[in-house]
Amino acid sequence: MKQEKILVIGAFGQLGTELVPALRALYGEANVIASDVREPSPLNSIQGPYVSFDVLDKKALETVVRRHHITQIYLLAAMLSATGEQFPTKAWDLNMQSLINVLEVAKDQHLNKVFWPSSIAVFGKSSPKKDCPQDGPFDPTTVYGISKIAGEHWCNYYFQKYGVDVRSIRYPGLISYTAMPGGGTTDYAVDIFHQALAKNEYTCFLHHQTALPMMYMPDAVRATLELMEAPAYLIKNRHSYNIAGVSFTPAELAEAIRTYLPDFVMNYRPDSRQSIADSWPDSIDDTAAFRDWGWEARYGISAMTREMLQHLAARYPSTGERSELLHPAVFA
Ligand code: VAH
Repeated sequence: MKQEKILVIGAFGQLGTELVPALRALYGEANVIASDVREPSPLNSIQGPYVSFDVLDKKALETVVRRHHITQIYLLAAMLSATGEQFPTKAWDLNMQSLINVLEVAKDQHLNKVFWPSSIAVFGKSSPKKDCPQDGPFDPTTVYGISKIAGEHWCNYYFQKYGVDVRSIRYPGLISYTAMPGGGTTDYAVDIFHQALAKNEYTCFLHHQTALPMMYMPDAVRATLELMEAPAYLIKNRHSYNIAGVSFTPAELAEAIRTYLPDFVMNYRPDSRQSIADSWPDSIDDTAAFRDWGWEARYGISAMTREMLQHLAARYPSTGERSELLHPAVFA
């Protein structure tokens, strides 16, 4: 166990829900403070040390860091792509001011490390669709993507000018069974599992052939910890690292689900999120992350689909009768 005190801001989000337990396994529960602007509730329950505050309130952030003797901050709070297009100025304010507050406090209070998530949303129509390279070009078409590429430059600025050890990953669309979909364009790939188990049918808001870079959450959590645990001299990129998990289309995901639910029906009704998805690459080149700190994905679409259905089947007991492959006993 390392004697660090870690503050995770945005602990109730999709990534935070799984990163907090993983960090507590590494550093000890008492040394990882979960925080969110929301108070704990039956929907957002979390064990262990928790503090509720608004990261946009810099004084409150300074107080929390001092009171808990924080040495590292993971800033996960953000408004995602689809929701951000409904509230563009709020998305910019949240995604940017939270980062600048954290970087300022990290500088002033000499924190050891900061983690901040970027996204493949920094790429746009001029970026190569296949194996999109680490160094762009970057022409994001969403406020979310604009805030993420701006944030990457802020991270590099605070590293170069003040020596703040801030590290970042450009996540693909993250898929997990612990948190419900949260306003992302890639969140069809989360909701589909719930709908398939509950109703054996799902209407997808993207075209059936829309390939997107995705990642199963255990890979994303491991990438985050591997990046943050790597010796500083290995981190050559202080903007953000591309990482790749698995790329697939909605039609391919539906087919993978039919391995377990043969009668699963998939409908397609593209909406405004289609134009966001069309601006993103199909797949990502992550050779820089492999070269610098040894990143390699482990989950493909089959293993991810099996685990997602395995963990969610118990929430939808009727599924057991529909598919003997999904009967709880099969996964017991
Ligand atoms: C979104 N899940 O859809 C996020 C992600 C690559 C997309 O950053 O907005």
